[in-house]
Amino acid sequence: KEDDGSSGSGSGGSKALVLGFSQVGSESGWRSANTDSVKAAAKEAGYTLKFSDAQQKQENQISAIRSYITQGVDVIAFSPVVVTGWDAVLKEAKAKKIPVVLTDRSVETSDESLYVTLVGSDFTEEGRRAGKILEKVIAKAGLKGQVKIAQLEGTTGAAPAIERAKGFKEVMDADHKDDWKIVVSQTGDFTRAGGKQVMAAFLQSNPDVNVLFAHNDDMAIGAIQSIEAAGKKPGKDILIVSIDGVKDGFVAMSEGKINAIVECNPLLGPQLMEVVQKVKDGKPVERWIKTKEGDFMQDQAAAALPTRKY
Ligand code: GYE
Repeated sequence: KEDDGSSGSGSGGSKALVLGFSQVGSESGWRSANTDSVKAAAKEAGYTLKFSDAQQKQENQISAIRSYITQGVDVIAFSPVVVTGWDAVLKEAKAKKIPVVLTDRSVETSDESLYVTLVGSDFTEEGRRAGKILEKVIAKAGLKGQVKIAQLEGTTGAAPAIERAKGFKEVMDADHKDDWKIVVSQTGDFTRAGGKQVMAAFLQSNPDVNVLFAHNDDMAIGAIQSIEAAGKKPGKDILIVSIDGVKDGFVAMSEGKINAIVECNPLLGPQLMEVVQKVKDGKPVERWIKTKEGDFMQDQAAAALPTRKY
């Protein structure tokens, strides 16, 4: 029989842990896979999950977090849309002794005690990996002369957008000062529609672009539509590197339209639930729990496609 939580040991008996989770939105294939993973893992762990979708708006996340505080959930987890502007609401959680776990994306805060840990990827490293794999892509395609790069950035102010751009630039500054140049760079908000629209504008203003670095697969897929509409061949006239590794990205890669993908794993649910339990039980956890990921070139796409889990 379910008990009322009064009979257990130190960790509060067998009363289901209540987790409040504020998701970024549903902007990409990555995000849908992440949401499914979180919901499935919470169910598997037997937690009561209170879930909300912020539609990429910080004010929605802040009010969701406030409502979790009012409801007195055991643990709050959220994937912050942008990095700044969280201190006030996180202080409210702290005052009510509700621990906060960040997932997927990080925040900037002057008070490190405002969250317990981050479960997510190293986005700066993903940017570096994108730069390194672009070297291979260029060599393979035999592209000679000036590399003119268009960059489709993620959501402005979001950790993956800031850090992927930073890691990529590190590789450029270190090894490609003369031969690579980012000729145009703008946000496509991590969406297909955004990628499509911004790429169409890029092709107008900079028709000589020969490389696209997209901060996620969805924007690359949107951009491919505009490249084709302009009568160019994605993957040939314009070499494309993107990040995530969602199924549709792999499909585009197997069709020769994306040249390489840097994987970013969205299946964070099981790891997150484990951490949430530890945090609830007052056990120590690492400050940053990183996810493991790989890189894929076009010639690996067809073989990898059937085994992709998201
Ligand atoms: O790459 C993108 C999503 O925060 C890692 O957000 C995540 C990013 C992911 O919209 O597709």
